[in-house]
Amino acid sequence: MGNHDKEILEASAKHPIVPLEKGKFYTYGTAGFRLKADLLEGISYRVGLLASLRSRKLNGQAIGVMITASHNPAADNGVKIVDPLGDMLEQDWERYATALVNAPSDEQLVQVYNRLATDLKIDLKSPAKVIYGRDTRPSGHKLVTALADGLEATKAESVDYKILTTPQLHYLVRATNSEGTPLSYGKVSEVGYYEKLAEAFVRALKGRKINGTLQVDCANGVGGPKLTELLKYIPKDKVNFDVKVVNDDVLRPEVLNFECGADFVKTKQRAPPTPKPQPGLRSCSLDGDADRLIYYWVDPESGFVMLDGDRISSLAASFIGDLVESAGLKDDLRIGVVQTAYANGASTNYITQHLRLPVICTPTGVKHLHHVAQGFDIGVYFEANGHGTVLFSPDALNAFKKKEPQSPAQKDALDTLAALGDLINQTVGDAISDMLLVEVILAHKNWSLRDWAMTYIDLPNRLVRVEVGNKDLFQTTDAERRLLHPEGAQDEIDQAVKKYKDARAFARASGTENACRVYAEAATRSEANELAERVARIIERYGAL
Ligand code: NG1
Ligand code: ZN
Repeated sequence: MGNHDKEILEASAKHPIVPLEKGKFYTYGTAGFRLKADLLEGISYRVGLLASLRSRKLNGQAIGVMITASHNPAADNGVKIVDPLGDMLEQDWERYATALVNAPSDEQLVQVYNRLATDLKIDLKSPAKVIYGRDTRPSGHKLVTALADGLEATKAESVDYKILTTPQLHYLVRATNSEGTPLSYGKVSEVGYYEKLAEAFVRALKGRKINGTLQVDCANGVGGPKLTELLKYIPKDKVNFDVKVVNDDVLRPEVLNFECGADFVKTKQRAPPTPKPQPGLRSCSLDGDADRLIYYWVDPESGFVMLDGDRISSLAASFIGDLVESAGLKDDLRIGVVQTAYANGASTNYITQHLRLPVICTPTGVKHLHHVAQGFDIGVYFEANGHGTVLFSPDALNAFKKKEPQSPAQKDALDTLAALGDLINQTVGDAISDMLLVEVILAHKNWSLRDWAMTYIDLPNRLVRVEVGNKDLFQTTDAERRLLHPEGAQDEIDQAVKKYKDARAFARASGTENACRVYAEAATRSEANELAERVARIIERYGAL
């Protein structure tokens, strides 16, 4: 008998797992467990058990649980665990999460729980702390109740932060664990998050002027009310930040992520139809949980122009690279950029050849990018879909604060870098923080979106989703850029790519859906489309075998 057997059994009866077809399992993927919300109640309960174990394993440090399905439709939801520094759950533990969630009966659930505690040498009597939040989906209520029951059954102390953006929860986890230490990340409250960002924004701008209005499409998700709240903390007498918040209706679930938001803009490559796009207006979109950001405008001459994660990445790398040089720290700090195979080839060329910074390509999923970015003093990482951030090492942050400036220009650069260290969310990609960063950079450079878009020309590209019988047949290597299996498929892709100029294509199994994704880019739009279709047919054929 373990310490919590009776409580776990009793509460588990209230939150049963929905059995899947024989041979199918729930898996903790790149976004945690993400499914139709009516499958998630039992899962959320069991994630509570796991979060308690994880906190106990880490000496009672606070673990986070976020309930969101990000850019997915309102009927979906998801449950994701956040580690003590605010980063994603350690990879080994994804297996334990999967084991707990797939235990076929309540009794077996207790067994798996106790076995994990024994195998991982966890003292079930030691303290545990779990903090959690959810986005605006109506199903969040029920999932939070189930989660809280899991925490109560395992006697974990818990804090319900109610409705938050995903990055706010990550902030709170790190703030909780660093409270009262020299590495304190900020006040442990939602207000603390707003105060930190607003103060750093003013400091980073250093009196520079922001030009014109910024329209922010909030995907009718949690970002809407949270952005409105943040704006109250930016002092009007110091900063002229004219923001028009749109698509911020969180009361009608059916409009969440519907024909708006960062995912819509990125995948459809057009502006949301509502509100009617206003030519020339500087605009950006957040996704449903406010961790992705895409900028764009509708040009009276050339039509829709998008500035995606690759653009934000190269803009940030260029600005921070220049500041580091002006601060006289070029030889002390290593700056690098981390991308995935979905990064536009033109951005990779721009960063390596024009900015002369190293680029590393990792598999899809921010946990991979985050990890590699930590290897630099300044690691800039973004997925093309707009999810990313910039990480500063302790050495870098120290240098910004401690280095004696030799000139007023050097002091200015050091002050701005120190402000960016506070402005940029160090735990995870944060659309609101990234948006403030972009605004700061544009203000410093006195750039319009058009100036930003002029830095390089994107290669036309196309992303296609392909239904296959079993996506797990498709195994990749080289940061997902080449297929190892099924045998022969990669050769056929190579042959197809050879037919086009400046072309590149790859296929991989999605980590969040049962499908493969094909990406192609080429010198012209029609060639990129044609190549994507060809490769999609190859994948369809191999997927059907
Ligand atoms: P999958 O389904 O593995 O392609 C998608 C996104 C990822 C990441 C995850 C998590 C693309 C092509 N893929 O992953 O970048 O954001 O969802 O949300 O955008
Ligand atoms: Zn998201």
